[in-house]
Amino acid sequence: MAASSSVAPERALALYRTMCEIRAFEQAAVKGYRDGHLPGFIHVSLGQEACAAGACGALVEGDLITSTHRGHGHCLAKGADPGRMLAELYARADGYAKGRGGSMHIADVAAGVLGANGIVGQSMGLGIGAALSLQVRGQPNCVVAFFGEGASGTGIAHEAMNMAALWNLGIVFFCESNRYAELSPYDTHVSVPDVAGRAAAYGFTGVVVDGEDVMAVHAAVAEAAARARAGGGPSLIEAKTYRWHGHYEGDPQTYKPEAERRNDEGLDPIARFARGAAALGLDPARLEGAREEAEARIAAALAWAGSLQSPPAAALTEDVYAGQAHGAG
Ligand SMILES: Cc1ncc(C[n+]2csc(CCOP(=O)(O)OP(=O)(O)O)c2C)c(N)n1
Ligand SMILES: [Mg+2]
Repeated sequence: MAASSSVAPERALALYRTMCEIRAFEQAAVKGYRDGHLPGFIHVSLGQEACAAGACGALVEGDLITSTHRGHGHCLAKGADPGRMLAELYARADGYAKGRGGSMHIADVAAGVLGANGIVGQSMGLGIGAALSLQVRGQPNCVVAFFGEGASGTGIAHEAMNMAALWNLGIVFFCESNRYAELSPYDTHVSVPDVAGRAAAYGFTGVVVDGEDVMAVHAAVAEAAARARAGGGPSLIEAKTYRWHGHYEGDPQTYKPEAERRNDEGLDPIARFARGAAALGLDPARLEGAREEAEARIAAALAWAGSLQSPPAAALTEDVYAGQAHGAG
């Protein structure tokens, strides 16, 4: 945790609290899904909390993010409201997309969350568009575009990185390298050991960071984001992490080795932080307090979302067709 020494204890504690919120949120979502209360599909990022918390914790007012199909953590860490997110997951009218979009369509522009996205790789294309907008308006902010190592093989990933370099856009491409793309292990679909190495092909910096260490993620993104805001152009950060659950909730994960399914490596960014907390000036009581606050916030959000009624079936097609009001058919 050498990178952490310059961070104030309060800031480190905030990163820990965010990780605990993401954990509690996704555990609640998984339970709701398994109990049959939560319609639609969910992809959770349990085990990857340090990526979202560390990256978004390094951002400032006016910075923007684009996210993926596995975006609960990103949205929460950037400031989306957990109640409205859960309402969306539960298909309630108070959800971010009036309950019509579900887990993969959460956006909160006021918080700088330009949207989760079910189309793999599009977070990078949308991210450079947002970065170009900041540049044209002369706004000294940056964009973090989250994506997975699976997305790194899509055409749009390479187009986006090329264009970001050509136009010197203020963007941080943040790869959550979680060992799998759907059911495919990293080695079967990425031709190089590190996605970060691909930045060299476009002439900008690419670094690998320990994605289990929230302080290391925070330090790497703080540096890249500062460069982006100052007109220094794009960067690529690859955070090596591990997806505890399946690709989608309910995935039997038979493609994972048994030892990995049991998590014999003991990968857990929250426990990892707790082990190093004393060196950050934090005692166990403060961690416990932060965890309790996080869990209470999510419990309150869940209680609120759970108390809402489903919209009437007759409202199903409202807001779906733009031409509806004109009776265009
Ligand atoms: C353009 C496109 N191709 C394929 C899919 C199907 N798909 C959904 S998630 C996924 C794998 C993504 O892997 P990765 O980028 O590593 O993200 P992770 O799921 O590991 O977070 C695929 C192929 C899709 N949604 N969009
Ligand atoms: Mg992946």
